[in-house]
Amino acid sequence: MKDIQKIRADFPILNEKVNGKPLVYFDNAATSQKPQVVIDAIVDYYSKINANIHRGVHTLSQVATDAYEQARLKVQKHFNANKSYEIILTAGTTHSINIVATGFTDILKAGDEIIVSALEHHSNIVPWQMLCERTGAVLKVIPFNEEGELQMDVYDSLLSDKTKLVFSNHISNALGTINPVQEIIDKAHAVGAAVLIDGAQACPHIKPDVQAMGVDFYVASAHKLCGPTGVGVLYGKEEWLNKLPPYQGGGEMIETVTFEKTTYAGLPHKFEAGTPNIAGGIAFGVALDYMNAIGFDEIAAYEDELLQYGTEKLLEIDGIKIYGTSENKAAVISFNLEGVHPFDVGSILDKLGVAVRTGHHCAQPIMNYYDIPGTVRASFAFYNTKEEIDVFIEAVKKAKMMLS
Ligand code: C6P
Repeated sequence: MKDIQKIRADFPILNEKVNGKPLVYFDNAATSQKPQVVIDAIVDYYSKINANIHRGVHTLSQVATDAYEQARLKVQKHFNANKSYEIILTAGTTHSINIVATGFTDILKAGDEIIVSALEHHSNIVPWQMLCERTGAVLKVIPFNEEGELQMDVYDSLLSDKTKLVFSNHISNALGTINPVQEIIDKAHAVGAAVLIDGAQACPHIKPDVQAMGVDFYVASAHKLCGPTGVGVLYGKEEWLNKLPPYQGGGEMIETVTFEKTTYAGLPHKFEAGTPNIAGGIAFGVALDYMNAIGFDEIAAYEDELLQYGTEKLLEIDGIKIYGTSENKAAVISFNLEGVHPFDVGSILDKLGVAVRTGHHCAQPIMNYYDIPGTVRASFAFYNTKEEIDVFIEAVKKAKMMLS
């Protein structure tokens, strides 16, 4: 990565010490760190233009509204949505998925089928199960193989004219597999099913083009993309968003209200009831500007270098097993040390200043497949370095020495 030290200087937290050691932050798949420009955008909003949006005639309200709507335009441009109102600003990926899953309640009927991949985060399993309970629809699952790749031949056999919805993540949070989403979308469309792709883990590494993909819904969280928590995106094709009912009732999502009847606002406001995370939305726009200025091609190439380096070094340690070995992988290494509980490894790494996630990563079916309680997950971002990987490798060796 060009100017890596300059990039690192943009992230104040990277100068912090944890347990007396310089922080090595390898929990980027859980949430990314924030550059100073994003932190400043939040402070600036509250110190200079704090007002509610879409409501007041007063100047501050209009300035805040403009800033928020500018952020929506940045999101539209980033995802290449056709219309700005196809971008619904939500509280995050989970919220976005629930808007769609709840919206399908009156569209599905008993016996309809929903296909999900077995590589899903719980936020992509539970809302569909709840939808099936409400409607009598049936959930079908695309299995994966030992490498952590979806078995696309089984997907082919699951598709039929009963399939109404297909759901997959773009990149698996637990294994890092980059799924063949274009094939998933095209084959689902061939049987007339709608497709929702969860880009929560893909968006930090890849710039998605929703029009080129032809996807019906695409969702992501700002906090994994250098933006704040509590902000997310639901992209939906206009015709689908018009078909779905509102998810929540409240202020700003209405056109007229009487006690006899309420009519709803148009897109995107129909899905944006109540006061949103205004500062967060504005800061998300700034985060997208920041990442686009570095460039997603550059980010992906550099993270791949980190992935190859980290994988090679880790495999030099005896007794390491890596879960998720697809050729198509993002910069996530899920692993275990033979005979050692992942929590114990994670705790020792933490004492040495290395932040990783341990456990089932909100993807219990994946852990069940491998028959393990969980993994240690190191996930890299464009501001990480090979030197940090060296520190991490030494910490894993130390953990191995202490625990086995
Ligand atoms: N995964 C992880 O450590 P929210 O929490 O709504 O921003 O994102 C949920 C979510 C949905 N899909 C995928 C593929 C995800 O990875 C996540 C969040 C984090 O892996 C926190 S559990």
